[in-house]
Amino acid sequence: MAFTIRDEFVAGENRKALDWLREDYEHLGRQLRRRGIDIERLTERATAFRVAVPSWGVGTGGTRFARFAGPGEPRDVYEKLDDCDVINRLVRVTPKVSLHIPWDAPESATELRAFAKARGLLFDSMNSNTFQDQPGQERSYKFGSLTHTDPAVRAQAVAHNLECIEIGKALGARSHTVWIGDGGNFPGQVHFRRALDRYLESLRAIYAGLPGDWRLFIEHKLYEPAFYSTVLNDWGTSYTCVRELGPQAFSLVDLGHHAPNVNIEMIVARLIQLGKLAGFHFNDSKYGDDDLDAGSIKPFQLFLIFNELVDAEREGVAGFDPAYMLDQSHNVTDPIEALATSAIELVRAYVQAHLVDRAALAEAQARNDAVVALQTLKQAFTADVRPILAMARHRAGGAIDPVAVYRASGYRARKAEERPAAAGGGAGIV
Ligand code: RM4
Ligand code: MN
Ligand code: MN
Repeated sequence: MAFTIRDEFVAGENRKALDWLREDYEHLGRQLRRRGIDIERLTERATAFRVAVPSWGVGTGGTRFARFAGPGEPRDVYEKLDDCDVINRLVRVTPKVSLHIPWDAPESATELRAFAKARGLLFDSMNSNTFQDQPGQERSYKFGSLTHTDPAVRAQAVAHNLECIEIGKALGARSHTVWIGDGGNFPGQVHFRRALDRYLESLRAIYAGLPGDWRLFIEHKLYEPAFYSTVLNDWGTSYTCVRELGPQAFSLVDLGHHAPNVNIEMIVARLIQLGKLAGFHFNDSKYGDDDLDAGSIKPFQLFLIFNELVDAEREGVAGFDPAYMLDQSHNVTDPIEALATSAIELVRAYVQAHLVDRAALAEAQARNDAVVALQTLKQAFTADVRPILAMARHRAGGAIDPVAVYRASGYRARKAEERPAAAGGGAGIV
């Protein structure tokens, strides 16, 4: 069996940090009690949080210019699952993995499912790939896939999506995510209305192949790889399409797929209100679809998104059941460290959003008191909840300091020996 980070190793490392953690936790507990908040309730929330890890995130990504392979990168889906397992062992909130087909197409889905199960892992949403051509593929996606002008190309892309669903069924997945690279680089290249008609026609065929207890997620994106126009460009178009498709279709929000400065938390609130929020591909960005670690550039935005999510959760909004996934690409960091850190950033935002004094906020809103309203949010956002996150991880068997434990384990160096052929991890750069 390949080297992994064992629970006993994590527990041993944790013992070194336990004294200060207990001290900080008790101190924070007293502070919160003064404000009428029970720290244990927050720790419960932190423990219950879940976010899926993308299989394509454990390999090193790249840019349009180059890819610098990392040592010990996973070479196949099994090695990817081993790395995902390590992330989950460290942070204990990521037991699900999202697969990308054909990058992760298994020879035997039954075997892959058993392999995952032996590590306590399950499969989250399936992802199709019609944004690149595969070796031996009959027709090219150079000028589009599900919205191509040639019906034969569209049929091929639909068939691929149906195949993803079939694989997902065998793996125990319950949703399918469609992102397409279709669009135009130049004005006039694509007829906007006809392309959207073709999109809907193809999506209807995919929707028809969806099992009754599955959900279909569609992911909009403003630009890239098409630089002038994309077919599913924004949340409004996405919402229109999922409404057309039916009750099993929802709009997925990838944080990097919007124009700079767009109020994403408001889009989230709208989709919640309309009953069509699929969930997220969490990442962060400065300019475009940068796929940086969650909370690394705009942590306040991440908090404000979770503020909307927790508000809906606490209110018990009917049908509210968002799927949380990471979608990142790592060019200069160890993907395991980066994904673990991102998962923790999400738990932080989630716990902080639970700290918002919602009665005080409602009161400030009723009085049109903008200063107190913002202060109420800021009080939660600036709270240092690290002891809660660390205690939740520790109690669940994870690491108090995941990056330090990971580095101390020597995992990457061991993988560099075990996985010599540095074949690309098939990581997405788009
Ligand atoms: C896209 C999009 C998709 C992901 C690919 C790899 O930009 O975010 O979700 O499947 O990248
Ligand atoms: Mn995405
Ligand atoms: Mn993306």
